[in-house]
Amino acid sequence: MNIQNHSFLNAHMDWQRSDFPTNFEFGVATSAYQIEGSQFGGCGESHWDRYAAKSGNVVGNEHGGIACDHYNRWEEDLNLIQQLGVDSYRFSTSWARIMPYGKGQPNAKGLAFYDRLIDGMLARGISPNLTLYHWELPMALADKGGWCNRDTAYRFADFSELICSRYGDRVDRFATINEPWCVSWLSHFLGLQAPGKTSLEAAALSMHHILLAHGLSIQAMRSLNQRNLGIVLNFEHAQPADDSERAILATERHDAIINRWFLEAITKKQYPEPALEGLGDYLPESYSEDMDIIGQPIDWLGINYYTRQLIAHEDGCGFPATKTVLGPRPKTAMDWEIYPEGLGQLLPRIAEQVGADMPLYITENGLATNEPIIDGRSQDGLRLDFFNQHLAEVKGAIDKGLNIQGYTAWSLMDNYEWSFGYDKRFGLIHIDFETLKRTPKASYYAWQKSMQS
Ligand code: IFM
Repeated sequence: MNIQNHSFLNAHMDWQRSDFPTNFEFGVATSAYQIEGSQFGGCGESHWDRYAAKSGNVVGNEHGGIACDHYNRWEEDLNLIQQLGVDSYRFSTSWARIMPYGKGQPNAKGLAFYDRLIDGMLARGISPNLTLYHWELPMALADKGGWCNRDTAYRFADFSELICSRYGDRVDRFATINEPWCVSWLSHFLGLQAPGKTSLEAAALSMHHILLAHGLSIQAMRSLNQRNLGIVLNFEHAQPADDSERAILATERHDAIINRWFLEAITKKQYPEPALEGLGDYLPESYSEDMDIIGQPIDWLGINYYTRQLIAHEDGCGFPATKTVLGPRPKTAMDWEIYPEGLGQLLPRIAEQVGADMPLYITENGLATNEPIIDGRSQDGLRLDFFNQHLAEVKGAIDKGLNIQGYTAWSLMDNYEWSFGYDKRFGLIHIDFETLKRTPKASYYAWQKSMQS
């Protein structure tokens, strides 16, 4: 995979490593269920396996049973990361692989897999950046109510303790949860991800319990003297779709649910009023007693950014009475509007909330495209433009003095895009899901060049 062998590719980024501060960290990300293959290595059933098995939940009824077969091909994948030249790899541990029933006796094969993976990163000079929970809840816990059940938060703390004691000496940064808004609101109110619930009560309970799980996990890892603990939140740039008072209020509610709920719970130990208006009645009665646990100090904050949303008032439905309206800009294959300035506008707002000293990392940013492989090559110009535009915003924010310490591209390779199946390709590396052949795209080579200069 030597870059000289690919001089046919003129693709390049508008930036290079040396444009960023000396210790700025560049990385790539994936998650367990999306790449590993849940049918290998004694992995237990997760609520994603069960959700995907129900016809109609996922495009093409596709599932993560094999995914990218990373469980077996991890060495090839780590070699590709090493040759890419980035500093870190953000991956996640599958709870169901390690604890097939969500608690109790761990699966030795699962533990050994992550030993190999982490040691493999270290041997290649790649910094391991571990996310404990990226969405695949063991089915045994889902059967008992999943994130609507308070007990799941305590089981997650036990899982965190196990992972931290086993791998903590070799992992550089731990995140507790990836995108708690997706775990709760998207999956329990909008019903678009496992477990596919559509209830305000389920949303409120899961929005609180996922944060409790985060706080208990931080406590458990702190008690083991682990350093560099944080969480990864997803943000959208939300703007009213028109000038009406109703659209402005709808945007406030939307923004409170996605951009403020999790951040303010962690930083201010409170939930935002515009969201409490609709959710407060469904929270556990003594929820405020949990806020000290939820507001445990963290060492860094991860920010995932993909798009902006234009928000309008939706008549005839209950809280939050919002609907999204497609903006005018070009869209990705997910139909997400490409809006890099949204990241530039969110960053100072987040920094103000968490305080100037808090290290911020862009933990996910990227896009799905449908560009084909022709003659073994993929000229994915859209991806290059997307990275260029978003990294320009990150650079601008750093130049203004914000404490942004890293940028991680989503994703290392095409993978299982949840309810969208394998059709939405976010990777720097193309995967042929028939043969599982890996083919680096033009963006991979462009990143490689930028990492060398
Ligand atoms: O693929 C997902 C990832 O699992 C979480 N963040 C958003 C990505 C793109 O949808």
